[in-house]
Amino acid sequence: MDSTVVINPATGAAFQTVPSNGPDETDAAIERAHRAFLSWRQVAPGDRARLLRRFAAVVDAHIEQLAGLEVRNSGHTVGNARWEAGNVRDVLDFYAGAPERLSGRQIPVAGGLDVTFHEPLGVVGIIVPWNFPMPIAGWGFAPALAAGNTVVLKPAELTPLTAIRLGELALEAGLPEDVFTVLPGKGRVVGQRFVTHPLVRKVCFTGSTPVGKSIMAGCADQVKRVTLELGGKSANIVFADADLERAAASAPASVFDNAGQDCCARSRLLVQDSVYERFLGLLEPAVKAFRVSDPALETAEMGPLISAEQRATVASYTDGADVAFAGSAPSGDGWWFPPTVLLAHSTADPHWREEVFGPVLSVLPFRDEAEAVRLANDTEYGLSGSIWTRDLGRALRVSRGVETGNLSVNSHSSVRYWTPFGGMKQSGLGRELGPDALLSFTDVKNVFISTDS
Ligand code: TXE
Repeated sequence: MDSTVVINPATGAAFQTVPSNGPDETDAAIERAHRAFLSWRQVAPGDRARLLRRFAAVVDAHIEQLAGLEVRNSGHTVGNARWEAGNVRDVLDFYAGAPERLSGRQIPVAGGLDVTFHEPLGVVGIIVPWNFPMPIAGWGFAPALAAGNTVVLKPAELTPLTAIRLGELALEAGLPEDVFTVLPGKGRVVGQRFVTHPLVRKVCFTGSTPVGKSIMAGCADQVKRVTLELGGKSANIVFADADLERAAASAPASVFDNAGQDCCARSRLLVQDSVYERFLGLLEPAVKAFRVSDPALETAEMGPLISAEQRATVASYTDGADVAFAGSAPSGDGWWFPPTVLLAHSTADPHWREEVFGPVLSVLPFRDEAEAVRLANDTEYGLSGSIWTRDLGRALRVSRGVETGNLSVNSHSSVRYWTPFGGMKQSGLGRELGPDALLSFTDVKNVFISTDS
């Protein structure tokens, strides 16, 4: 079997080798998951719930271990990595309540009884990217398992370690063999087989928009269910009446968290022209104070980028651009890049239009509410965003006007596991988390029982 070398992005040093599964291993895993599905779907709801709660408890007992692995494998700060492992626990706990509540409806009909069932789909293939290896895995496998499906999950080639560990912890928690399988390998091999194998009934993909489009096209052949969570270019809109100090203090984390490798990153900052200079004056010290360091340090706010390739891509956007100011980053080994703020001179500037997926913030002034909404919507993406204002009416008008799946007012939060998360336009299809995600792992079956004698 082929293998992949895992690299620590903070040092550039290789530290582990992981097997890379081929097409035969993938087919065998899918077939085992299908056989496991036939029993898993019959497990009593209360027993399925108990197993998921036990899985959550085992994850909870391994938060430090999982976080340590993520710091080394992905360069996430230790604080973020702990939150990410805790998020997997919380998502499992949340969906552990589902098996006993996933009830259908009874619909009045003449001549009998009509009932609906939320039937599990079968084997679900989950394809995970490298930017948030643990949460994105959990947002897929927890609701899929709760609804009675079995899961084969492919982690990203660069960041397989925490997913592999979660697969081991599922077995430790007592989940039956082959109910949840983690299968490291290449996207074009393992991931592609999820798309073409007829026993995989749904594909959940998080990653780049072009690959997402090809997966959706491939799934069409078998009318396979698909959830897509793709790129973003979210706007952070600051109105003149906002609490500017609070907005400026929040802006760096809203784009530089996870070194900007976040589909929800507020990478376009729109500031009302009457407070533009004042706001940049408040932003500059906050950006320069953002602590970029060894991600294992408790004080770290940002670590390195994931790879040399990603660093080169990010640099291609800042080279020759108008840099307003930048923070600092360690020099030497590792894929470091400083938090950087760029002035956009036109909405055609590549750093304004394209997903940079690095610690780069583009800034543009706007005149009034209508222009803010128009500029925010002038993108193929629609995932997240923030609005800063003290005017409740404006907050609601702009929230309804901006075409994006998630918005926060006077906050940069994007994800709560009990509320729906996902994109409009080319940022995705379907919703993760909350009750919406649970139903997306089921099909409705309607049964009519005649009462004729
Ligand atoms: O993504 P890919 P990459 C964006 C971000 C980033 C860019 C490239 O802009 O710079 O995408 O990242 C698997 N069939 N996002 O190259 O290639 C692959 O193995 C099936 C935004 O890492 O889309 C990995 O597991 N699977 C995004 C996953 O898809 C395939 C997060 C993502 O890889 C496949 C990540 C194929 N043909 C990147 N090709 C977000 N929404 O947060 C690849 N894969």
